[in-house]
Amino acid sequence: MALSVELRRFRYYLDASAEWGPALGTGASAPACNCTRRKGIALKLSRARLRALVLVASAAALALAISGPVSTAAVTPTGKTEVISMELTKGKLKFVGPETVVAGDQLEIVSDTNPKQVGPHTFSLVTKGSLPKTRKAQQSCFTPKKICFSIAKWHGFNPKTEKITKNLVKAGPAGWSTMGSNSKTGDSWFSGETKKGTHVSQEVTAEPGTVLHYICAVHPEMQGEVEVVAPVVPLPTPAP
Ligand SMILES: [Cu+2]
Repeated sequence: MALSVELRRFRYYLDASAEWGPALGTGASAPACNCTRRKGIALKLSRARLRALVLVASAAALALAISGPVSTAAVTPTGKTEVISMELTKGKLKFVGPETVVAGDQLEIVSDTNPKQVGPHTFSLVTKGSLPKTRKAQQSCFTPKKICFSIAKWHGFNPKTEKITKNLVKAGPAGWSTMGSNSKTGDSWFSGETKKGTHVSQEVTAEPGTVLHYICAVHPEMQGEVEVVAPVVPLPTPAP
């Protein structure tokens, strides 16, 4: 609104630039009519003014964008806990989880299979490009310089003892936030080798708009993704 009014004024100044020069003090002692020059100055001033207006307008929009979500995000996570479970269904191991999770909510990972039957799992955040897509790539995933092997190293895997020393790997900011790759550690959880039903829960701290990709380093065909979405903020009631 304000900007369009200013734009109208700006156009007015352009039209009226011949008279506008002296008012700004550029022409009081200038020759009687250096009209071309005066228009040029007025035009430059107007352009500068427009730029300033645009800057002010975008700064205002930015301030709104910053103050809006930030002030409300702290109070509006739904307080829900979303669950991603590791399941064995019709002979297939898979992750079962939601398509979206609200930033600031809890994301719980539950191992619903018996590790003595199918082995342990990991829930490991990795970049999309790190996911082994083909069957061949999945079969060679647990070899040096491949993502499943890298994930094992995040967990302190010792190839000699074949033991894991760290069950929960925290990378980047606290909470589920960081996708890893062969060259960067990501957030990851190892479900353990003794019993069914182990679980872990952390806050989702990745930015809204992020798609978190995950994989199980033990069964690389187990893959999934969840999109982090911003909390829904009720619109302020318009002033009467
Ligand atoms: Cu698995």
